[in-house]
This record gives sequence, C-alpha cells and structure tokens, in this order.
Amino acid sequence: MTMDKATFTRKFCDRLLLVFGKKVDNATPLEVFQTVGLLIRDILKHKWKKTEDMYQQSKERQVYYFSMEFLLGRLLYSNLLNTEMYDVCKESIAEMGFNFEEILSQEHDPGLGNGGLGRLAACFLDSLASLELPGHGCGIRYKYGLFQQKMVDGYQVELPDYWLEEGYVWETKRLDKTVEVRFGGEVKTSVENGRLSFHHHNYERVLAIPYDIPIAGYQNNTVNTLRLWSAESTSNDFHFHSSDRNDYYHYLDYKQSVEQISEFLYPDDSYFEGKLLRLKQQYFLVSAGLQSILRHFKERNQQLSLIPDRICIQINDTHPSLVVPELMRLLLDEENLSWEEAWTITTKSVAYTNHTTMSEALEKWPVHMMKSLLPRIYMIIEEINERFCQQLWHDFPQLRDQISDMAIISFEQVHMAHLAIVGSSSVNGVAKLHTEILKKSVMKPFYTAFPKRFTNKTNGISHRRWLLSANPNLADLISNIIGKGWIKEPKELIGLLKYANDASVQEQIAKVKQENKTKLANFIQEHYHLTIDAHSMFDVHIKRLHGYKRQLLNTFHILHLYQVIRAHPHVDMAPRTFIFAAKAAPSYHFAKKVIKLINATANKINQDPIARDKLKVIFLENYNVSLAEKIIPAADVSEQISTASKEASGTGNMKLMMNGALTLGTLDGANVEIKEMVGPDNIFTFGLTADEVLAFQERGAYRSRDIYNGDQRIRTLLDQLVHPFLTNDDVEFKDIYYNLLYNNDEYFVLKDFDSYLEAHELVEQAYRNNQDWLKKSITNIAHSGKFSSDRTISDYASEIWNIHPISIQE
Ligand code: 26Q
Repeated sequence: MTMDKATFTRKFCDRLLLVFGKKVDNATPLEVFQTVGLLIRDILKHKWKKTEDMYQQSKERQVYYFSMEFLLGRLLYSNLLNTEMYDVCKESIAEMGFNFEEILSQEHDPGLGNGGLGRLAACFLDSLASLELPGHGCGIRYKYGLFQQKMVDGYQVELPDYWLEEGYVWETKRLDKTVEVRFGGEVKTSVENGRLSFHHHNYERVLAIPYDIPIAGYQNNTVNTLRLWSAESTSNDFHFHSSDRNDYYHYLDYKQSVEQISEFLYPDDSYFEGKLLRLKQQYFLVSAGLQSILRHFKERNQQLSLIPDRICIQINDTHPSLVVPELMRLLLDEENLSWEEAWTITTKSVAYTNHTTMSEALEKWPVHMMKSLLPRIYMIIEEINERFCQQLWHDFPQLRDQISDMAIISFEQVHMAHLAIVGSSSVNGVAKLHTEILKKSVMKPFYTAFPKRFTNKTNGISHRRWLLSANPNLADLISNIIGKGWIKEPKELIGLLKYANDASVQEQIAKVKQENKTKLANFIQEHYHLTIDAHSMFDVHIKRLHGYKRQLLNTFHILHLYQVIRAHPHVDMAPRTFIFAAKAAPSYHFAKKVIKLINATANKINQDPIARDKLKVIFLENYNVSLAEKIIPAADVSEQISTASKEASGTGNMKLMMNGALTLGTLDGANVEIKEMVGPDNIFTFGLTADEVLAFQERGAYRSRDIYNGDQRIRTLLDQLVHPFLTNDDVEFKDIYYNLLYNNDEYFVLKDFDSYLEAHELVEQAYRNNQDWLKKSITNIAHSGKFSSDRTISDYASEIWNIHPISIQE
C-alpha cells in the first residue's frame, strides 16, 4: 500500500489535528515527527497483522532471538525506505515548511545496548525481515537505556537516558499477552501418581508485560516482531482492606522492587560481577519469553514433541542461558513430561552464540544467589550438571581428568557458558579466528566431546542501515555505477571492483567522501566550536572504551606525532584529524582515565600553533548509533587495533570498510577475514598475532619494562604521563603509567607500539597517493558484501536454524 503525496499530506494534517490539536503552522518538530511516525505505523500495521497470521498458520520452523540488548537506532528513516514512503514523505514535509533532517533527528535514539552485541541483534532483525524469514526478537524494555555521556573538563560524566520521555511511537503494549514470572520462595516436593512433583511456594510475583515493535523488511511484505518485556507489579496479593496499615507500605516496597527489574540496562565493562538485579533481569527475560512462546505454540499444536520442529531459540551470549533450565522447568513441572523427553526437546531447540574468550568476562553466578532467587531453576541446573558429569565419565574416558573443569557447577559457582554448551545443539563463534580459539583453547574439552556442535558464523552488518541509509550519496553513486541489485543482493557490490582503477569513478567516490567529511567537519564546528581541516585524513577510532581495544595505543601514536612536529616544525606530513568516540563503563576507572587522556591530548595539540595545520584531535561525546551514522561515512582510516585474540569479531570494522575507509588493524577478529577478502595491499595490518599473544600469556614471557628501557620514544611518552605536560599536575595519569609498567601492560600496548608506528607510516604514504588510495577504497567497498548481515543470517538460517522464507502476500 503506497500513497501519493496529496493523500499523505491530507492524512498528516488530519492526524496532527486529532492527536495534538494543532495546525501545520504551529506544530513543533517533535509533533511533526510523532505524526509521521503514527502514519507510517498505520501502514506497517496491515502487513504486521498479515505476517503474524501467516506465521500462526505455518508449520515452518521459526527462530526466536533472545538478547539482553537490541541497539536499534532510530527507525523512522529505515521504515520510510522499507515502506517506499521516503520520497513522498520527504517532499510533503518540505512543502509544509519543515526541515526533513530536523524532523528525523527528533526521534530519541533508543540505547538499549552497549555496543557490538546489541547492534548485531538489531542488524539480524533487519536481515531476517528483509529476507522474509520468520524470526522474532525477544528482549527487555529498559526504562533507561545506556547512560548519556557528557564531557565535563575532559572527564566522562554519566546522565540517565530516559528515552521514553516523549513516548515511543513504534511500540504497542500487548496487555493481553501478559505473563507472570516468579522469584524466590521455596520448593516442596510430593509424590503424585508415582511421580515426583515440585511445588513453588511463597514466591514473589512479577508481571511481564510485552511491548511489540514492528520490524519491517526492505520493500517486501514481511513485518516481524521485536517483543520487549516490561516488569510491573500486581496488587492482587495485597489485602488493602485489612486493618494493618503496613500493608500499603509493604505494597509500595514490593512495587518498587518489581519495577526495578526492567529499570535500566547494565553497562558492560567486560569484567563479570555477579549483581543480583542483573540475574533477575536475565531470568525475567527468559521466563517471560519462553512462556509466551509456549503459549503461542500450544494454541496451534497439541504435541509438545513437535517443539524442536517448529521453534528454535538462539541465545545472544550466555546472558539468556537460563532458557535451558527454564524450558526444562516448563516442560517438566507445567507440562508433566519426563526428564528425557524434556531434555531432548530443550537441547534440540536451543543454540548458543559466544562473543568473548576473555575469562574475566565469563558469567559465573554464585550458587547461593541462584539458589535463593531461583530455587527450582537451581535444582534443575544441579540435575543437568549431575547427568552431564555422569555422561562424561561413561562416554568420554579420555576427558575424565577434565570433568571438574567442564562441570556446570564448581567452586560454588554456576558456569553459564558450560550450561549453554551442554544445553544446546549448536555453539558458534562470531569470526573464524574467534571460533578457532574457542575450539583450540577456551572450550577445548567441550569441542573434544561434541565436535559437531561447534561452528563459525562470521558477523555481519546491515548494509541497508550502514550504507543505504547512513550514506545515501555513496549508495546512489554505487547504484548509478552497478545498478540497484546490491540492495537486495549485497554480494553484487563486487561489481564495483572492475571500476577500482577507473579515473572517473574514483573522482566521484572522492567527491562523495569529501562531501561527507565536510558535513562532519561542519557538525564538529557547530557542536564543539573546533575547526578541523575537512581535507585532512580522517582517522577514526569509535567503539566502547576498553583496555583491549587499545584507544591508548592510538593516543600514544598521536602524542608521538606531536613530539615529532615539535622537534621538526616543518616536517612534511599529511594533515590528519583523529576522531574518537566511546563510552566507558561508569565503574571502569582505567577506561575513564584514557578518555581524560585523549581529551587532554586534544586540548594540548589543538591549541598549539606548531601543530595547527598538521594535527587535530577530537573526542565526540555520547557515542551511539546516530553518531556512528554521522562519523562512518566520513572516515578515511578505520582503527581496529585490539590486542590480537581479544576482539571476538568487531563489526565497526565492517561498517567502516563498507563506507570506503581502509582498515589499520591487528590480525584479530574479523580483520583477518577482511584481509582475506581485500588482499594485503588494501589493508594495513601490524602487531603480534593471536598465537603470539596467547603464547606470551601462557609463558609469562612479556616484560613491558624491557621495552620501556630499550625505546627512547616510549620512555618520552610514558614520562610525559607523570610530569605536568598534558595537565598541570603529575598525578592525573599515574594510573595509566603504573598499569603499563607495574601491571606489565596487560594488552601489549608497548609491545605493539613500534609496529603500529610503521603501519601508520605506510598509511600516510598510501594516502598521499590519491589515486592509489581511491583504488584501495573502492576495492574495500566492493568486497564488503560478504560482511552484510544478510549473508550471516542466511548462514544461520541454513546451518543452525533450518528456517526458510515465508512469503507474505499483500
Ligand atoms: C554481562 C553481565 C553483567 C552485565 C553486563 C554484561 C555484558 C553486557 C554486554 C557483557 C557483555 C556485553 C557485550 C558484549 C559485546 O558487545 N561483545 C562484542 O560482540 C560483538 C558482536 O559479536 C563482537 O563483534 C565484538 O568483538 C564483541 O566484543
């Protein structure tokens, strides 16, 4: 159903009057945005219902993607493209005298994720719908998203992100789909008809209310659902008519404790800390999601043994791994199946994606916490563990020594990764190298026992969001050169390859890049009052702030360049602008110091006339999807410099490559596969390999102090940290200094420094050869089709989920 402009404008005016009591001439941009949102939602509603009906009737398998995070980004632009309403709406809005970009920017970017893992979930939903695949998202409707970051005097300050303040135009509350989730209490057993049964008493009741968000496919009729659960209280358990006036206060306490569950998203500092509220969130998601799936399933089918034929549950990291015991509980206690039947159904239905090999980030919950919060679930985990250890003992004599390493419960902790591996039929890593590390080291004994369970699914990104929507000028140019086929078949981007040397194409690509850079420079001028040279090389490092991502290494390189310029003010170098954006977890002290260091470096360099036309450094605050959409199209160089073996995949690397930036990176995560695709001439790699890093760690053979002692450049840099150079004191950065020298530089910053410098020199040389650079840039874009999440989702669909497209008729 498409609409012409006159109809759209008429409907718009009617709605505006109906909802806000306003005429066009005095409507605010926010009201205009909301009115357009409502109209587009209406268009989606028809297809949404059709899709739901078709799925309801279908006997095809459907996937449910369980994730604690969905980092959607703004939806209006993509929904306009998907419904083919973009041109009509844009023109109508302009004719009514509004600025279209300003209207789009009214949408509060929903920050329901930390970074890669959450954004991956959002890209997956986009691809599922665009490929007409039956896939549903299942998550939490946090009242507060990831904090908003403000810079105050160069320090990160966190502010709450109340993203629902103006309402969320895309969601629909589904009170009729409410379920109940139970916490705490005790479990009693009895024998009924010769069968042991379990009764949960004195638990706390929490209502889970779903809010559904439509996920529209690109120019097709599929509209899938992302269901986000909100925790609410029930007043049914309270006897307000009793004379005990404390009842009311008890009720308020209870209400508060319940609503806390979906209050906020936990920031990730890649260091696991068992917080009770986080465990509550995880069980809340899992229990609500599974109950709703089962209820829906039972409306269509009687035979529970069909569950694995109809349903697949993919868990995004271990965060939702309680699906294993919760599905067991529902099948055993509510549906009265035998353990064996329930176990077969569960393991056939669940699949697990791992996103990290760093042991400090692995989830291990204290037994006492699990036992008191989820007594029945804990009993089931104990039983799963018991049977699993027995199985190892009997079936895998070669692993007998390792049973205690593989157990789900050990040292009074529940190992969620072990639970997830044991309880699922598929375990996958997110890039080839990462999967190999899982198989060779982190999960080795499990791989020995269940080799077929392990596969790789290299991550991908939605080329529709990250190229078509984020960089419309480049998208148009590409379509002019190779046609529009790439939008549905991203592999067709390879058609650009034959133009890599074409002077006219190079010129047009350069022009688009320059426009994007100028646009970003204007944004920086307007918001930061900093003038940057739009013709300088834009070197960008944008991702969460973490030690292993090594924003520190980048900063050291910048400080080193500054040192060179001070020593040789007339040195010949390509002008460069270094752009950072990153949030640090509020309690991650080291990461926050690195932010301060970047800002102090920027301050020093940007103010120094000696560096004026060679170097600029800027830290853009509040990194989120919308900011990424501004930066990525303007990037020349993509910094992907994690300590090899630590970055499971990375997806920013793919977004930047797709927008024509060249990667400067370590052989880590998906960088390895980017190199495989583009070839060594079109990427700059440096540093220790993953094997070398792992060997150093195993043998304890690295000594950062030796490097400090042996390298004058490094000594200068580090000593500056503990002298009044960047700031007026000598203590601000002492923690960084100590971390590198006394904590032995956990992430090999000093070790890779020299090699990083050399790589930067190659980047600079290449950049100075404009034509050659453009050829490399085009080559990168041409090969980026492989990193579309359409490819990733097709791989999951055929190799893990066994799901097929369901075409929705209009
Ligand atoms: C866990 C427990 C308690 C509180 C928070 C968390 C938590 C939350 C988020 C732990 C981890 C995360 C997010 C991890 C993440 O984003 N990982 C990234 O996933 C990407 C998609 O696969 C990869 O590309 C990145 O390499 C990986 O770092």
